[in-house]
Amino acid sequence: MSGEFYDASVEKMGRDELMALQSRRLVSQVHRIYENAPFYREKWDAAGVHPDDIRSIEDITKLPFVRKEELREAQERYGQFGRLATAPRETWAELHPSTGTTGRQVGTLWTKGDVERITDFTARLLWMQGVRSHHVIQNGFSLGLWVAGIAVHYAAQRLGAFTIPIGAISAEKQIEMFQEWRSDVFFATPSFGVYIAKRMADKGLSGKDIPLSLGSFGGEPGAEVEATRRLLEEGLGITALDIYGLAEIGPTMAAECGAKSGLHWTEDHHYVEIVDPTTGEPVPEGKQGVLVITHLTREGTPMIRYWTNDIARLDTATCACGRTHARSPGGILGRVDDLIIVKGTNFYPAQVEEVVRGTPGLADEFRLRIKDTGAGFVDCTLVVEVEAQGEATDILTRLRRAVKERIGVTLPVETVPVGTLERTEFKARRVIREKSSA
Ligand code: DLL
Repeated sequence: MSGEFYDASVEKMGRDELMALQSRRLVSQVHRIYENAPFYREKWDAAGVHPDDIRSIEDITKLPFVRKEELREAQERYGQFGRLATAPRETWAELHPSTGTTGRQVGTLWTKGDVERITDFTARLLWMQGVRSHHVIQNGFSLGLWVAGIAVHYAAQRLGAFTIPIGAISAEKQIEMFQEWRSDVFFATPSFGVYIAKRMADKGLSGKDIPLSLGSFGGEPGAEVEATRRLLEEGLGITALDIYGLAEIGPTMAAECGAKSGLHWTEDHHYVEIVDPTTGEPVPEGKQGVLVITHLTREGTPMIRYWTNDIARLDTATCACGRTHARSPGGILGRVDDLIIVKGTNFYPAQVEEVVRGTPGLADEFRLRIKDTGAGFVDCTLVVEVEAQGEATDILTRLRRAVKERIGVTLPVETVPVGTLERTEFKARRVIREKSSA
């Protein structure tokens, strides 16, 4: 932990050496799991694959995917971790259920060893982003069962920084704490960051009035949506970087470095694949597809080929920062469930976010209201708030043109008074799906 690198021997490891490490870890992981977790044993037996068939990381494609619905079903049927936990009870340390809004929450187990490794690789990511021991860290990620808040807390402690585990409480309190405690680094969802910047502007405060220099934003797309990044950087007077995770995998297993060249993976702990959403076959490097992640070192509830439903690309070229682990340029582009198809044109909400936040005169929030019109067709209306007085017609004309240029389709636009669309301390829900009245 010195200079630019937290652990140069891992972060700059040659790709051949990295693959050899991944192979060793995968082979031992699949044997351990097969012996201890009936969930996997039955699943792999049914697929006709045995741990002895896995000799290197390239053999991973022989194993079937794991989807969230299967985890939910197994946990509903068998309780607790659904015969997936592979570690003895005395090693258990923490329970972290997922944040699903429907159905049973999926429980994830971290053993004491997992907590140690999660702390270590998250500290490595934070160090990469520029966090140091002399910083004051204001952690505005929700704390408690949600995975990101606690992982960032542990990592900040590991780096020896003074930490304010404030959680996702009100924007007013966050601003007050920035000023009183001279916070240097802030963690939050991008939606919350943008909202705080707006509240500051309403109070006549700018980035110059608070000491923050760095913000790490995750939990949803935003930090790598350039118009949103601008709002965060200009509004809070910071460098804004992306951080990614999900409950079943790692709390926080990929992040952007100062070169802003995409999410850097922690490939010594997580094997990352990008596959075709329909066939499940690997796509060529650089092409977008579904992100599939395998735990190489997780003991508690290990995921082998977990189908995240998130869409990303992969680039294995060494980053300008010198790190060799693969990156996902542009971050997470969207979720399979959030893909919108209008008149044969596909787009994700983050692309609309870029346009709305890049159109002067509009407030930062928007919604996409989607109505099913039958036979697989949908109507999609863009709902925005116009801030500038008296120029609404011009602004909306510019908006329509920019939407058409960016996503290739014209969307009907509706306006609502400024402040109508709810702002959040957590993750924004910008897609509203309405049932057809027909
Ligand atoms: O959101 C954990 C997390 C939050 C990690 C913040 C790091 C920072 P879940 O609640 O399980 O976990 O939600 C996971 O959120 O599959 C993505 O769709 C989305 N997501 C999380 N981070 C990003 C990001 C946490 N940086 C789901 N960019 C994931 C885009 C993100 N989407």
